[in-house]
Amino acid sequence: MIAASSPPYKLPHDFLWGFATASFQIEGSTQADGRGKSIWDDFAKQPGKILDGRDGEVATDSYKLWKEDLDLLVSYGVKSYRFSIAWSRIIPLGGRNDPINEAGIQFYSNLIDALLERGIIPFVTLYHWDLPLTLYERYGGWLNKEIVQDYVRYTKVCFERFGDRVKYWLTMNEPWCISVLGHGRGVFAPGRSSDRTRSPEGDSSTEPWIAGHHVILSHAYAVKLYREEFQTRQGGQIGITLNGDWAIPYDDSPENIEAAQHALDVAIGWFADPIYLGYYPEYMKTMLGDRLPTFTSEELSVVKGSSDFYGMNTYTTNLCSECRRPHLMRGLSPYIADLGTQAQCAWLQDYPEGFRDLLNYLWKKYRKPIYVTENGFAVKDEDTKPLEEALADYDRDGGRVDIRAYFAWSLLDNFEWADGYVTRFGLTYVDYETQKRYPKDSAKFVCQWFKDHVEKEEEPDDEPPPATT
Ligand code: GBH
Repeated sequence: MIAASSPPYKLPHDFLWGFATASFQIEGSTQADGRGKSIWDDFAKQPGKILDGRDGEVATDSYKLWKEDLDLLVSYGVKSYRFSIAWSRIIPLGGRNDPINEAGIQFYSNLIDALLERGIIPFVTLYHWDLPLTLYERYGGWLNKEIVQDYVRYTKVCFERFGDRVKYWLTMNEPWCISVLGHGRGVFAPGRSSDRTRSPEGDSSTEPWIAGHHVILSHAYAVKLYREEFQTRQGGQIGITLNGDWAIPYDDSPENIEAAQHALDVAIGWFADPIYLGYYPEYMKTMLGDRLPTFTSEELSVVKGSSDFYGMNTYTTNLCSECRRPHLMRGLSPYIADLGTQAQCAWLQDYPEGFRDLLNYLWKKYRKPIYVTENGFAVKDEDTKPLEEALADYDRDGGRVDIRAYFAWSLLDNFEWADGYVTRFGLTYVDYETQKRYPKDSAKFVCQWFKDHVEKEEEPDDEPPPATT
């Protein structure tokens, strides 16, 4: 654990900070160089799914403009960059026996090399929601256990081809969103839901839990493979990143305190409890009965302990009450929305104290070093004040909680999933007509904050280091 020190607390010199993105949100060029289709290509083209009716064909054009993005990162002086690999660029059809696409490998290989040449550490997400469409068509994607082997083979290719240079791996981004938004509410690809006005097929009473179960198993078996065949040699770390926002009871009544805990169990514990502690939360077992799949004892031994760190994505805080009980598919049910400044999207208000409380809760409960892999705020224009306040909390807790990374979401305004290009999370403004990038004040603020709060690396001695061969 990091020793406590009095403010202004300095984060250690090897603290990783930077910006995050995801392949489908920025790359565009969906037909280029042999890329296969993903479920998001298909979903975004269906009428009524995306707020502004637009899709990911161009996005921020980063498949072509990646060097400009690198220039931005360099100008910001970041330590690290979190990006994701599109599975369907690596294996266009996705499956364990399907061919590998060298052009796709080359794209990410070049990106990784170029980052390292610039002294920026690549922090790689293996799956940020863009499942190869073929796997959905073949067997239902995350709904079928077949996916475990296909996912593990895909990650194996990535470890083999990039693991010599990539030392930080995230298996999955936000399993809750994959499960609930994709297979319960149907607002994200593949858009499954019991609501027939929204989806031709789906069963929201069972599918989210099945999909989530297979996400956990896929994650766990990929980690097992990495640990057995790559980790010793390549010396990297691997883990998962979970979304989860802090929950505050509406008042001190026992029912409301319990409601807030249940909200955390559904949003976070669903995945974190099996992965870090080895079981599903009691509350979920009780609520779901036999709708919640179970692990065999062999599977459980693979799942338990399958993350080297806690990957934390967080954005907001919700007030919870018994009379607005956390819905199993909502996780967190905001009671009223007056906790902080309202963002451009309905679900987000800033509440920096919640960020801090969540850090402490996760550290106490799971005892793993925390990598904040996403935190951000959406505004129409230039101001990103709330982020400043969240960061201020690092100061207060840096000495108590073992935090090792912070990635602001996002490097650029980009394709904000069902919100299309309407909602802007970028610390860099993107003019979608010209694809020109304009740093916002918030980007400057974040960079300055970390420059002020991260210890400088020790100056090298006057004596030259011994020559190495
Ligand atoms: C992240 O998800 C994603 O990883 C990233 O790709 C995305 O661009 C970014 O956030 C900004 O949205 O429908 O009211 O019940 C954040 C987690 C969880 C936030 C679900 C929105 C919907 C709440 N998301 N939540 S609601």
